[in-house]
Amino acid sequence: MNFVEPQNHYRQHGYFVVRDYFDAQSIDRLTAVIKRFHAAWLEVNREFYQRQAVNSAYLTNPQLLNQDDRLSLFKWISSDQMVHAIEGLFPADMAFMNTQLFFDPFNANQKNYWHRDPQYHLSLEEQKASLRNQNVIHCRIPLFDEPGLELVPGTHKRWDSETELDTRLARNGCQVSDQLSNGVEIPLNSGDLLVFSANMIHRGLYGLDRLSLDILFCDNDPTLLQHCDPQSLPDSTMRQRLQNPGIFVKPTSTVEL
Ligand SMILES: O=C(O)CCC(=O)C(=O)O
Repeated sequence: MNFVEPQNHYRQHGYFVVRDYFDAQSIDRLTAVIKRFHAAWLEVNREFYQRQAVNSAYLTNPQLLNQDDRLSLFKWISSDQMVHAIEGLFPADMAFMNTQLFFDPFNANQKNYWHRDPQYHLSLEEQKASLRNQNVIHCRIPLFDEPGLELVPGTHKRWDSETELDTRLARNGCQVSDQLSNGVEIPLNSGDLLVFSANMIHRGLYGLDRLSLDILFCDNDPTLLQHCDPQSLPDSTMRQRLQNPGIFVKPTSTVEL
């Protein structure tokens, strides 16, 4: 598939969708692995899940999945099909950053929340700067049909309006779940791929007992890779079985893989 048009859409709006990008058999195989992870995660995180969780992370770490399942995930993450879809969006080398699994909240009344991903570890000034010089990209793979995400197009490149900032920071009488008039809902089906910028203003849409794997990629930049857990990377034996092992870059402070 040629990604020139989708990637141009991303550059302008901050996201693109490819419908039916993955075949049903591959999704079924992936779903089996993810369900094993999710069941194991729920065992150890039941209280957190019942309190507020809408996602887990670090699926490729060795704690909850066996080596065969980890290898399946590494193959998926570093496949030509995945890498080809997004590598043109990075000015230089891309790297694997993390995985997250999104599901519905235990409490059906729990509301979703507008945010930019970096707002939880960067100041407002740093967030502004990150719009210019940091690329973190989510690849969302819904395992089942789901309501998807709501995105504010263009916010990967521009700063918030007053209303947007008040909303995602829940200030001046606004709530993080308030409607934003310029949000665009992107419903997703199993087999689709949604690529979107972590920098843009977005929120999840809950429902349909969703289970969605997000693979995060970033610039090969030590500042961003400090968020990559070295345990989430494949070892040298596994790397030999991957199509693009070079995307797994160890954070600079860790030992040789
Ligand atoms: O799906 C969700 O609940 C939120 C998704 C999200 O915030 C993200 O992928 O960064």
